[in-house]
Amino acid sequence: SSDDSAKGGDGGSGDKIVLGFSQVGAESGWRTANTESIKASADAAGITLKFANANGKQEQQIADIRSFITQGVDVIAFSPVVTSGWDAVLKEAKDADIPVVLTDRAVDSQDTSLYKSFIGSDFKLEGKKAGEWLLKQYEGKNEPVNIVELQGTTGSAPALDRQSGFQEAIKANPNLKIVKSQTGDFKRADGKTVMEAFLQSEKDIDVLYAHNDDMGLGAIEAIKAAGKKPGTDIKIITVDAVKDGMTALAAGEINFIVECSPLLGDQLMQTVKKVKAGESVEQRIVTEETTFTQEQAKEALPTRKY
Ligand code: GYE
Repeated sequence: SSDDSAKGGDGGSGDKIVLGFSQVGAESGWRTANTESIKASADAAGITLKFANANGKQEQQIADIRSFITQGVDVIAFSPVVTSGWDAVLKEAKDADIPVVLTDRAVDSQDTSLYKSFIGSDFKLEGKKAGEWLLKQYEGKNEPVNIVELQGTTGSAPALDRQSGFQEAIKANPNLKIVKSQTGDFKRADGKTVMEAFLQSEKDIDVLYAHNDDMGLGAIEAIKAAGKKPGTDIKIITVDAVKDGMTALAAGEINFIVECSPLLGDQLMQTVKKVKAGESVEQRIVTEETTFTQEQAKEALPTRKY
């Protein structure tokens, strides 16, 4: 829901900065928390937010960004659904003298002058942390380990990097093998249906690595329906650490979660203010994150904000 009272640019909205934000969609618990963070932080910072939701469609995101350019907002920020295909619209923003800040996900544009800063997680490191935890579980053992992988949205930075970081880490033990890998689009329902298919085609699944909590939670339903015990018969590793994921981890149905913080709002608003004031900002701002075991989830849950 955008704030239509704001005119944007120099068009009479007083001193308030007008920020156009193009969100990926509403695919996961992480995304919901991210949207809430951005809205609350804009409010607290006195920034007028024009918020657009692209429902997972790049064409829609490009249209939303073009509309922000036409409206003459002060700054544009967005979380790109996939990495490629942004050069043209980013050039249009640059030509219109509207600075762009990337949040959450990266673009693969070679020309880094097309945006001022990229605020978000190191997804490759997240994948590496997931893989390293798994390596430890099988340290000194000499058994084959069959892993199935639920990937995030095809072509998105977190799916690409969480896959490669994980793969690189597990290489250290040749017994660890990814036997099936398919996208579940970061959605709970897709995680369930893809896991159902995995369970039908693979007799012997030891581990599920899901690129986010929601797909893992969907897969848990499929595992239970197949008469197996999630977290015991099949070890489960996910990424995000949103409330529902942490609850399942504390209950023993997930084994390990790599945290990915959706609370990017405050850093974004600070960066927007600096950019508008013509101050220099860091090209890359990396979010600080941790990991959770089942015991750590039990401790963290009562005070978890999202
Ligand atoms: O992990 C997933 C969401 O881009 C980091 O997108 C984000 C990812 C997050 O749908 O749950």
